[in-house]
Amino acid sequence: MREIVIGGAQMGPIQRTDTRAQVVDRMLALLDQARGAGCDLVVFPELALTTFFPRWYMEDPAEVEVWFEAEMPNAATQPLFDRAREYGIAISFGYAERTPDGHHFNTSILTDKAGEIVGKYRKVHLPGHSEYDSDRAFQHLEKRYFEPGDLGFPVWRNLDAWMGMCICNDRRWPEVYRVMGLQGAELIMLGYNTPSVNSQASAEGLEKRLYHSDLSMTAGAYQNASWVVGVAKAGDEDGHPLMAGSIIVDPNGFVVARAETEGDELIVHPCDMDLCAFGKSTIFDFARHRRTEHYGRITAQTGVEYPDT
Ligand code: CDV
Repeated sequence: MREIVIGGAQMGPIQRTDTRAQVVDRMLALLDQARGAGCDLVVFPELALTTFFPRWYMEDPAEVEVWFEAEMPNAATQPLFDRAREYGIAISFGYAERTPDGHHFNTSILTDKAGEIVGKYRKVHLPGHSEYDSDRAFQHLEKRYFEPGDLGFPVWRNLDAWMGMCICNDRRWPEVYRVMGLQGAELIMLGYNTPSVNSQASAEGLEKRLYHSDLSMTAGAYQNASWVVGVAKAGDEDGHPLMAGSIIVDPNGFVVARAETEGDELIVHPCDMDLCAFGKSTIFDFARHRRTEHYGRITAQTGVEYPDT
C-alpha cells in the first residue's frame, strides 16, 4: 500500500480588492486543518492567490501586471511554503506567472514535503476570447492575458508516486489525462474557476455544469486508472458566481470525497496509489491494447474534417 492522504482545499470567493496577504492567510488556515486531518498533500485551486481577474477587460498593461507573480515563492507566498515545510505537507496551487523574459502563463506548481518546487505546469487549453465581447453578460479573457502553456503535460515522482497537473478547462479534454496516463500518472491534480452561470448570466443548467465537471474527471480517472483531485474556487466574486463541487476521484472513476459548501472547505481522502495497478495492468494496459496506427488524427488534426463525399 502506498497511501497519500490528500486534501482538496476548496477556496471560497476572492474579491478584487482582497490582498495576497489576506488570501495566503486563508490558505494557511486550510493548511492547518489539513495538518489536523493528517494530510500528506494539499491541492489548492487555479489562480488561488487572486480573484479570477480574466473576467475583467483591461487595456492598460500596468493594470494587468498587478495580477501576476514574477517569482515563486515570493514575499507574499513565502509563509505558505514555510508552513508547508514545517508540517511536512506537499502543496500544489495555481497562480498567474510572469516569466523573466515577459511571458504570461496560467500556472500551477507542485512541491515536495520539504517545500521545494518539484513540478511546474502551464495551462494549455485557454478558454474564452481575447477582445471585449459586448454580447456577453461577463467576459472571459484568458486568451487575452495568457499564452498557451509551453511545458506539455509532464509527470513527476513525488511522495513515492507519479503525479501530474492540469488546470480547469484542461480537465474537459481526454487527451490531457491520456498524455499523463502514458507516463504512468497515478495522481492528476487540478484547480478550477468555473462560472456557475452561462454567458448570459443565467443560472439555468447549473446541474448540467456540475455533471460535466464530474463526468470529465471521473472519465479521466477511470480511463487512465489514476486518482484525480479537482479543486474549485467557488462562490460570488464581485457579483460573478463560481461553481463549487470539488471532488476526489479514485482510479475506478468513483467520487470518494466531495465539497458541500461554496466556501473555504477541505475535503480529505486517504488515496492508495497501489489501487491504480489493477486498471493499468488489465483493461487499460496501454502497451498491450492501444492501436496507435488508428490514432493519427488526434495529433495531425485540430478541427473537424468531414470525409470527401
Ligand atoms: N477557468 C476556466 O478554464 N474555466 C472554464 C469555463 C470558462 C468554461 C472551464 O472549463 O471551467
